[in-house]
Amino acid sequence: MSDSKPDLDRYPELAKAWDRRQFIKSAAVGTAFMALGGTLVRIAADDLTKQARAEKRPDGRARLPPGQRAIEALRAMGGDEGDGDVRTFKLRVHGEVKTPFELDYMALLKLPQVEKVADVHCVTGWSLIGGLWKGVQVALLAEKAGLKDGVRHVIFEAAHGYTANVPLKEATGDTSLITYRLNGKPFSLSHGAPVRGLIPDLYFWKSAKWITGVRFVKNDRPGYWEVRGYHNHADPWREERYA
Ligand SMILES: Nc1nc2c(c(=O)[nH]1)N[C@H]1C(S)=C(S)[C@@H](COP(=O)(O)O)O[C@H]1N2
Ligand SMILES: [Mo]
Repeated sequence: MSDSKPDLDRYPELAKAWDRRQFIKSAAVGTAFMALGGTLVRIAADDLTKQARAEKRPDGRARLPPGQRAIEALRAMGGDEGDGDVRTFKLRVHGEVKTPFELDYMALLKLPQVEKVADVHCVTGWSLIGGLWKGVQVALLAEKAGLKDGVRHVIFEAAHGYTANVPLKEATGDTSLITYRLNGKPFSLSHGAPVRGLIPDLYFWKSAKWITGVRFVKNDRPGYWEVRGYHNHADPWREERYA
């Protein structure tokens, strides 16, 4: 590891990360270290992969799913971008619900907020370990809307017709969020600005960037990638990559 200590006055969020035992638990480590120099980042990524392979999640599963490698920061994976503007942002919460509603950005911020440490796993083989994601739980939206009997799936809708289908149970899990901050920073346009979905325990294509809607449905509807050969469920620990 590089011995050039980061300026902890300027980057106080790195103080914990500098303690190597805290490395993997620190949300700020990946992107922040990247800003401090290339060498440290490369070593850190190998380190993160080793450590994540050795760790267990609270649910007993390995922290790093099979066939995955930890990287130091989210990689932009493309997609048909929305306008990225908080002023035009609208989230429709609809479908088989008693009280459909729409949130603009301010209304989203007025709901109870959570911050969750969560790992994400891209089907192409990279994982971002220990990100700190801020936003609103999908479960809270479900509760506010009031689900009708028989709702079993959630369709995350995004700009230009992108969709991702997720079983209700996983969509309303503790770390399933409508999120607008990673490690304290807003998303760039390529990562889904201003707001994206986050379903960390399924492959990352289930986390819709440029999100526009959350639709609760009774019957499953395979989404954008699911109709293009990717697995309908997408559990990284079962390597549900392709159909
Ligand atoms: N709206 C939308 N969301 C999307 C996608 C997309 O093409 N459009 N791609 C998915 C895929 S395949 C991945 S791996 C992640 C990538 O997110 P990132 O670019 O922030 O890493 O976003 C997912 N969300
Ligand atoms: Mo992807």
